[in-house]
Amino acid sequence: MPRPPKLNDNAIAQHLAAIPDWERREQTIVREFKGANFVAALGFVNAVGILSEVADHHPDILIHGWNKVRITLSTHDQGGLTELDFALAKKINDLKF
Ligand code: H2B
Repeated sequence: MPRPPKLNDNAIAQHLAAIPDWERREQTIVREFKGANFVAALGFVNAVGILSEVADHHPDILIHGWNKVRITLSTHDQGGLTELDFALAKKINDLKF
């Protein structure tokens, strides 16, 4: 399925205003999450994995510092941010981790 088009800076700023926990880093958006421990972080990563598979849209995921998870979203085949990234970011936020 074709990906939606790359968003311009204005559109990105508008989307970001709705998810203030996420920060733009060049052509990606990033959020750090912190769990109670490693197992909690791993469970969160699995939940994000299921959401990603359902959306057919996959973030970079890093578990670091034993209980923290960094999620980085971008649309690879557009070389930047699209609606898909913001839709998935909102779903990840809804996990309330
Ligand atoms: N995830 C992300 N983040 N960007 C993509 O361009 C992308 C993806 N493409 N997941 C998808 C898979 C594509 O390769 C499959 C074939 O739909």
